[in-house]
Amino acid sequence: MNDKIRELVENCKSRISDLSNMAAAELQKIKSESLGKNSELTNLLKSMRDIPAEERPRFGQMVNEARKLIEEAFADAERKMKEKTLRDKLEKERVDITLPCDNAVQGRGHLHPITLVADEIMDIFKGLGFEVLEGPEIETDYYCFEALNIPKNHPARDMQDTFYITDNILLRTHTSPNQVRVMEKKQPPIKMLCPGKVYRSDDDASHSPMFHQIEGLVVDKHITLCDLQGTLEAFAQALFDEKTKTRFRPSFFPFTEPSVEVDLTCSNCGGKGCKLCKGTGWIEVLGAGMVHPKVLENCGISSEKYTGYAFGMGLERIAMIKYGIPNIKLFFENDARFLKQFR
Ligand code: 2U9
Repeated sequence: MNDKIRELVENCKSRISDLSNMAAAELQKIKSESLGKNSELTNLLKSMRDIPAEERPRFGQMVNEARKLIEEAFADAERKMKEKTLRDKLEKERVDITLPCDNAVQGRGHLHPITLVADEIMDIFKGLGFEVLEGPEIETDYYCFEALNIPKNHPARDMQDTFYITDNILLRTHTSPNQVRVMEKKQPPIKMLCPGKVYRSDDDASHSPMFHQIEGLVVDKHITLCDLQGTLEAFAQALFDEKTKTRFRPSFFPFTEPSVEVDLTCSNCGGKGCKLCKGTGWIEVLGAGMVHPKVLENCGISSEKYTGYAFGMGLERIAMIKYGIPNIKLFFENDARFLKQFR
């Protein structure tokens, strides 16, 4: 390589030897000045025609070697610049994850009151040997109504109560369709709890179009109404206090026979009578009954061999009683002043 070409290479290298204060755009500008159309290197190539023919191959080889060295120097500089940019960015955006967060400003998260009540109820029933099984919220007419002995034209299927998606598909109005699905797959003994969201076209201070239920189902040989009463009394005493009494009143549900409404002694006044229980000393908390033989048969379970009980409760209602909450809307408005009271 002759001196001129060597000097050209050295000059390029020295222009990009210190990258500490150089921007990426400046590096690109130097690159185009060193290798581009108007660079000294390109001019050298153009000057080949003035060189004697026998020296041209050697000269061309030297210029190409010089171009290779300069290209390598720029590739190296570009790599170093990329690394430096990343290092600078990481340094500038560094976050100290060991700093304590300001709880007074941010507030620590906690469970929603409905989740707290659901967990408490499930823990009580798990202690009594129930397993928790969940099911779909979008259901068919058959699982939500037909299988549960609620024929077409029954008032419970009224358009006002149910959100229909098509004639046949709907948002479940209770969690019972899941119990039907379980019974179809499994023969007794069954001892299950089904928690979840349910939907009804209903909206006032104590009703919401979406609310939460927990239903229970026990099917086995020799299950009686006494088993239901004992289980619900144990549940009520665990959820409120051991002095809580239960009272069964006759009622009607298409899927249970006999059917009962279950009152508990008022958790506020202990049964003496107060504003919460409207002076009666009792509060209605659950619905229940013995599973209708037709429902067992619909699910492939012999009603000759087996009997069962079932119960259902609305979680918002239980939480409203337990915590003295006056309006169901408070559960769904996400007002932090309400929610933080359950921390
Ligand atoms: C099957 C058979 C029977 C579940 C039952 C009730 C009574 C009941 C209400 C309480 C308040 C619904 O949320 S609420 O409005 N539920 O009164 N539920 S018996 O009976 C079943 C379930 C599944 C296969």
